[in-house]
Amino acid sequence: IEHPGNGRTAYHFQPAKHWQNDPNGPMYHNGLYHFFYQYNPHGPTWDTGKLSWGHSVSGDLVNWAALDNALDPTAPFDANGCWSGSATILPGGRPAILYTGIDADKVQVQNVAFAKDPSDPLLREWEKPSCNPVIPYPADVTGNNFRDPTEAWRGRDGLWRVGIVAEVNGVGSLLVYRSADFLRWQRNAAPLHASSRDVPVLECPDLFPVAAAAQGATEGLETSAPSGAGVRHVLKLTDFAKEDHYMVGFYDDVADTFVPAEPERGDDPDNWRRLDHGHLYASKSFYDARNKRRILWAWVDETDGGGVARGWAGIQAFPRAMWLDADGKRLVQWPVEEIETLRRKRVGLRWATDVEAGGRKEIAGIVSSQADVEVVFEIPNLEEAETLDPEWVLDPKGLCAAKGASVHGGVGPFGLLVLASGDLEEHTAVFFRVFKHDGKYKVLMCTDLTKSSTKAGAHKPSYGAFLDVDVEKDKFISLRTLIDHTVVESFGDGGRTCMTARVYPEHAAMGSTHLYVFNNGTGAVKVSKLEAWELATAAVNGGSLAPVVV
Ligand code: DQQ
Repeated sequence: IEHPGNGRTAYHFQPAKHWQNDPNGPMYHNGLYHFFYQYNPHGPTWDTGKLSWGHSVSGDLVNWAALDNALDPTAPFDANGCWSGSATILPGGRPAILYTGIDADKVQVQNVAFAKDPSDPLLREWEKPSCNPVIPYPADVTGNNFRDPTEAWRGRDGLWRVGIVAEVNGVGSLLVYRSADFLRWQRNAAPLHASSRDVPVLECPDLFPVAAAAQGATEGLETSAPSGAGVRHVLKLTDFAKEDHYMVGFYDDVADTFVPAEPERGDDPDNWRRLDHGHLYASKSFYDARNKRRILWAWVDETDGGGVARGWAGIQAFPRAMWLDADGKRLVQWPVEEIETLRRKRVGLRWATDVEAGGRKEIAGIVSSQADVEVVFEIPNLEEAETLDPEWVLDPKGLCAAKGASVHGGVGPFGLLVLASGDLEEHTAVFFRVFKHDGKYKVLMCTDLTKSSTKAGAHKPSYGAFLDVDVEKDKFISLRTLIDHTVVESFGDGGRTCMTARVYPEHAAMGSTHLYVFNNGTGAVKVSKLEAWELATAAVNGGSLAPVVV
């Protein structure tokens, strides 16, 4: 394996150089996957350039070829930047992009662009009609917060709809506009969602249907699939500068209303379910008509401020298939299966093995700086579980910080140590810990970065979430972790709880890195399954192995 170097990842999406942020307009069209992204073609920071839409194509969501920018800030209606938006494939197969333009007066407006030649498999050229902006800045919107159009969907009346987040008189709202021709848009009187006043600014909305699943049904629905029995919708909102939250509910495709499946969580998206409990932002999904699945993209930015020195900043989470869990309330996310084409050397357990209290076992034999690890732990005995201090019930992240991987417990902490230096001075821990609470058990999942790097000033938080599992009934807890040099993406409980982290170990740049299972609980824990694959370096925009010139 050739080390990509310079902190770059081996199979996560990044341009060859410079800055990227939000995923924009992902789609599958005529046999190819298209991915666009917020891109500063002039440098490695967000604010030094007027943003463009970078553009890459792929046949497999793993290997990517970079094309010229799809959109650059060239017109009065986007002179100060082409901000986030989405792609919609119109009847007849012509793709359209709706995006936010920062106009010549720095006002946020919504623009449309059409693929110039829909028969060009690469969709290289995009034209912006002169009737732009198609949606000007509304009079009741405050704070210049009016942006990020969703993919459009068609109601049963044949009209297109698009959702746009806006601060309406100080209230973070999702406005819906309707159109018959994709050019003239009319706003619905009522927003589809209005947050409490504490949440004035929302970003990057996503509204999509999911099959109200029977256990194990993972098929996706196309974005315009009609509402009805067996269909739910997911409303995802990004809370400004914080994180992505979602609510499953019932969308009425005549009235454009959304009724949450969990009304008790209220209208503040901060209290909705989190898409990922680590560091991930501005996600966007699309329907993959080739494999009938919904796929999620999401921006994972740098946390060490090192972009300028490296000449690039920002990666995308590895694309995840996403579907509704059998409980009708949670989403399940799982790396798209194409990742398996990168699997090379495999190591695993022939039979279940115990990890004793205070023990650690190395998973040796693969290059573990770019790896895919699946492990299942079995808890033989819950008696030693610590009692959960009620102050932590609503603060799993705080609990993970207070009880890190090295703090010995009753049942757990047990899990993986990844990106570990030989002397263990550096390591990132992904682990579980079981507590007694209210006569039941609660399982905590943590990613503990406190030892992830010896570099001075590195950002080393702990991330945490409680799993929704019944360990008394089902004594198994599963974990899958994707390791890729400076990112650790973990999928707990079959992908019902996800946690993404950026880490900057110093030893990794110098060579080998180590991988372990560990147990700092009082009793033994059984590893009933473990498989770890070394992953090949994907061809990502031709830049993954090239030296980066700043
Ligand atoms: N990033 C874009 C905006 C969006 C924000 C600008 C979210 O359109 O609201 O780069 O990260």
